[in-house]
This record gives sequence, C-alpha cells and structure tokens, in this order.
Amino acid sequence: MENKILHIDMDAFFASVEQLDNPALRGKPVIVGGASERGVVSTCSYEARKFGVHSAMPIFMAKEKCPNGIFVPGRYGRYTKVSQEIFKIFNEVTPLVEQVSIDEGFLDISQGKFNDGMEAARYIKNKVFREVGLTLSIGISYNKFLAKLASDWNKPNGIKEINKEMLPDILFPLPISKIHGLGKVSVAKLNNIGIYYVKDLYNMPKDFYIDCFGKNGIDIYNRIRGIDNRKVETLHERKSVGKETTLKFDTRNKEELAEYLKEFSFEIEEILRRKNVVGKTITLKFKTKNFENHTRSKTLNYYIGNNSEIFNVAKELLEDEELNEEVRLIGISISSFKETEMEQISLI
Ligand code: TTP
Ligand code: MG
Repeated sequence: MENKILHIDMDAFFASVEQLDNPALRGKPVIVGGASERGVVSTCSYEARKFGVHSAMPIFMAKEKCPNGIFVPGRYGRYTKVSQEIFKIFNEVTPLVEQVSIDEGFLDISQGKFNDGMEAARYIKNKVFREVGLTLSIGISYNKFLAKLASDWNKPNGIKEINKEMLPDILFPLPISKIHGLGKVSVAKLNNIGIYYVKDLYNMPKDFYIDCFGKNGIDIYNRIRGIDNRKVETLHERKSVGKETTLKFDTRNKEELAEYLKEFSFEIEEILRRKNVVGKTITLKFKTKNFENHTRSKTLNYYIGNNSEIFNVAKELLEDEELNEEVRLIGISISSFKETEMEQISLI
C-alpha cells in the first residue's frame, strides 16, 4: 500500500507566529492566552512547555509555573492570515486538501504533482519555512489514522513515515491514549482493568471493543490493525463546518466557554471564506461531565459568515442554557449553506 496521505500540523502555532513577528520573543517562553487573569492558555512556545505550561491551562497557573514567561494576547486575525498562506502552499501540492483546523490538515497526494509522500513532505516543509518562516510536523502513511499518529511522532519540526510493514509492531508499545477516538474517560476505564498499551488492547476479542466503545468499537478495533477507510474530504464536499474541543478542565463558567466559541468563530469564518459559502443555521454543541450530549440550533432568516456574527449567535445559544453540570466538550457548527458568488450575481 502506498503512502499517499500526509497529516500536517504547525508547531506551537500561535506562539510561533508571535515569535516570527517579534524577533525579541524568539527562543523565549512565550505564552499566548486570554486577555484576563481568568482566561486560559491558547498555546505556548516549546521553551514554555519545559516548565509544564500547556494549552487550556488557566493563566494564573501558567504564571506560577513559568514566572518569567512572556504573556501575549492572541491575534486571531493574524493567525488566520498566516494559516491561509500555509494552506495555499498545501493546495499547490495537491487539490485534495482537508483543513481540520487553523493549523492542521490532511493531504491526499494521489492527484498531486508528487508520487512519493516523503518527497512531498520535504518540499512542503522547505517551502513553508522559506516563504512563511515557520516549522511544522508531517506524518506520512497510507491512511488518516496512521498519518496523524506519525505527525505527532517527532514534534516539533518532525517528519515520520509509517509503512504497512511496520504494523502492528510499531503500535504495540504506544499508550492507548495515542489512539485517535479514545478519550480520557475511555482510557481511564481501560487502565482500570489493566489495559495500558496498544498491545494489551490488541489481544482483546472484537466483542470487547463493541461492549466498551459502542458503535465506535469497530473503528478502534480496525485502527490499531492499521485499517482506516476515511477519505480526505475537501471543503467542497462538506455540508457543515464546525469546530469543537474537549476541555482540559471541565467548567460551568460561561465566560470561559465563550472564549472557546470566539476562537472557533474565527476558524469557521476562515473555512467558510475558502469554501465561498455563507450559512444560516448555527449549532452549539456541548457534552456535560456525565456524557450527556446537547445540541442547540438556531436558523436565521439571513445568511452569515463573519466571525462576530457567528460568535454572537453561538453566545446567545450558550446564554440561554442553564448549565447544571460542568461541560467537558464544546463546539459550534454552521450549516444550510449558500454560495457567496450567487449572492453577488443576484445583487446586480
Ligand atoms: P495545536 O496544533 O493543538 O497546538 P500547537 O500548534 O500550538 O502546538 P503543537 O506543536 O503541539 O501542534 O493547536 C493549534 C492552535 O490552536 C494553537 O497554536 C492555539 C490554538 N489552541 C487553542 O487556542 N486552545 C487549545 O486548547 C488548543 C489545543 C489549541
Ligand atoms: Mg499545531
């Protein structure tokens, strides 16, 4: 099987952009975070990670861990622009680009100008560094699951290729938390019964996976055997655009949750622009600590695409919620699309 799937993830993305724009910050522990003391860390440079600082950590805690850290507020507009430059380079390599987030995407190079995954990866790394000035990590394999696993292998500034022949041995020593699709609760549950590494899980019968993870069980069973049939989906094919995250710390604080919504709105605006669409249904999704899923939607009688409009609707949906339980996952999506070009034509 040929390795035609690349997973690319920028290194310490927001912090690296700050260091790029301000040379005085290079080589220093830079922490990008919410404007207030009550906010959380968006990300931090690898220099700051040495002190134990990480994404989603409350700012006050980051200050305790890294008193000499340089704290800067986020500039989402700027990060979006840099992201556009990077994705432009990806799109020169292949038309099959799936943007997963502001700094992360999958490429299927089977329709592109390179035949070899490693060659494509080296080209992208060099070009992004030369033209944008940032480093990234790339995983190369024959499916999405393995490519994503590989991009995380030698972070930062890494390249890693996983071939069919390496399986299943390469996966056996990994802690099960590395398996995409296994959240922290599943991991804890498995650890409790003595399953820590992929090897331990691999030996369990198929029914065990279904009992443990429900309908996702077969996916997990397949993934650790190197099987993942998900296609790289270009923006054009997506019927909704969304962004969600599992929180590092569960919370009922709506201000904190709104910070996530704000950031997601910027990312969603950017994706809509690339897709040339606007949408009118906004969906707020959250999962509570006891794993109840909630979705709340609002369909407007007009189309929107701009981050502040998306944020306002999502925030309104959040305000209307009575949060009796702490929230562990939050997200927004937008759907019911209309192409933006059509609107321009109809205005003439
Ligand atoms: P990540 O790719 O998860 O992190 P990163 O690029 O900063 O670092 P790494 O080298 O480990 O990939 O996320 C991309 C950007 O998204 C990150 O720079 C800031 C933002 N982000 C948040 O604002 N909050 C979060 O909790 C996370 C995980 C990311
Ligand atoms: Mg990243």
